[in-house]
Amino acid sequence: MSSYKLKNNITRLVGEVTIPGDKSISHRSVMFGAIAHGETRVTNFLPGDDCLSTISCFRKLGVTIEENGHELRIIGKGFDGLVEPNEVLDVGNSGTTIRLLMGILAGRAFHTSLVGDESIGKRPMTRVTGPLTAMGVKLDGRKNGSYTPISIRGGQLQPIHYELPVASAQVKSAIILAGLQADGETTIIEPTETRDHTERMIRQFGGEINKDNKTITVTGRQKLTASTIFVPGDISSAAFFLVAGAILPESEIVLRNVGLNPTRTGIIEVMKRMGADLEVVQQNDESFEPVGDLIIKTSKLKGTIVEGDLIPRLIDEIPIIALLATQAEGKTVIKDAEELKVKETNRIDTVVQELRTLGASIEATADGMIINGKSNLLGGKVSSHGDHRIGMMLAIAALLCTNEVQLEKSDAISVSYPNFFPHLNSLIR
Ligand code: SPQ
Repeated sequence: MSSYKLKNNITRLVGEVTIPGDKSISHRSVMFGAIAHGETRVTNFLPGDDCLSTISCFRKLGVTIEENGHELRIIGKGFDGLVEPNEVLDVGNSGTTIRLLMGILAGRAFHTSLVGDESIGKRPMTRVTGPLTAMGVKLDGRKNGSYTPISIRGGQLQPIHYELPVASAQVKSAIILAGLQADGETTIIEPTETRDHTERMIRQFGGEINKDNKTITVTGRQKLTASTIFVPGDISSAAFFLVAGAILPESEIVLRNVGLNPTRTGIIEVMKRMGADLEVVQQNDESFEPVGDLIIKTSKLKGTIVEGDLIPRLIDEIPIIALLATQAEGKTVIKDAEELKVKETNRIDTVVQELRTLGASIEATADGMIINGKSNLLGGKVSSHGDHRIGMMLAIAALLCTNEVQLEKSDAISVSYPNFFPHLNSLIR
């Protein structure tokens, strides 16, 4: 278990960071490269632990993947090129890997066992195993197929008409990936729009998928063709520096190469509403995913309400938004965010517990949290609880703390941002 003394009492942050590749898009680039026909090249891939788990699973499914840091060469032989693995597939800490993989394996007529770490063992899988079972897949797992280890024997799939009970890009994507292999047209209705990287990837690999408001339709037995993918920087990683630049005095940070897919930019909207001095520059919409640079300066912030359709557009940024709210004047309410309870940790509980330890005024509610600002953060011993986003949020919080801050389980950060500390340290003045 790693323990790290965080930098505290920092006066200002100045400089530039090129944000590493998006985790969601990096996973999907490996998956689509594997199920397409031909040689896919990926640049600016994120070599974080989660995406490396995805590579390892696909290698065990018989796919040739050459990895050279941020560059990949994937030799895809179509869905039919995947072979029964001799070993159990270990997804590590990655919910995206296991849920999307189930959708791909749904149409494969062989057996696979899927396991993950302790956190994955607590995350609900029925949301995926349920609709896949309705499509004709044989799935099982602990507690009636709800938890890992999961075993799956795929085969012939019937299309499905499915209304998602929760707004989840992972569930939507798993059904789309199964739908791509079914006989006929699959329809999915989302309660609220979620990140659409899977839909964009399908088009980038020459496939077809239709979207009409919240209804998505995909026809089965499509042949996908290899592509060239440049992965934009991860706005969920950029979020830590956006908040750091806003809350530290006399700061100015330029963030380069940030993915600006509108299904992910809720953090920008909320920060602007709270009064952040945040500018989007050099936006480029030409690629399959929009990218741009962001400039954040020290800001005078006020509290706000974060709720409703906005939640899926910033779900992974809520821990860092909670920290931002501790430095805003007045009350911030975050609601409609029950999904936080089933992430790498129960992020309502871990955010509230750890920010309280540092001296913030924050309380948990049934579906979110209430934060009263502005608080002076002091310091203490905190833990990531094995959750990368909690670890990075605490590292940014520590910058403001007057006393020492010791972070337990700091190694979780490498799940999505292996270079987080060097990037943060380069900004400290
Ligand atoms: O992959 P994992 O572990 O689920 O990662 C998280 C994260 O914080 O990095 C969530 F814990 O991001 C999910 C995100 O919350 C990644 C994702 C995707 O790539 O499709 C979708 C979201 O999850 P969900 O359950 O809302 O679909």
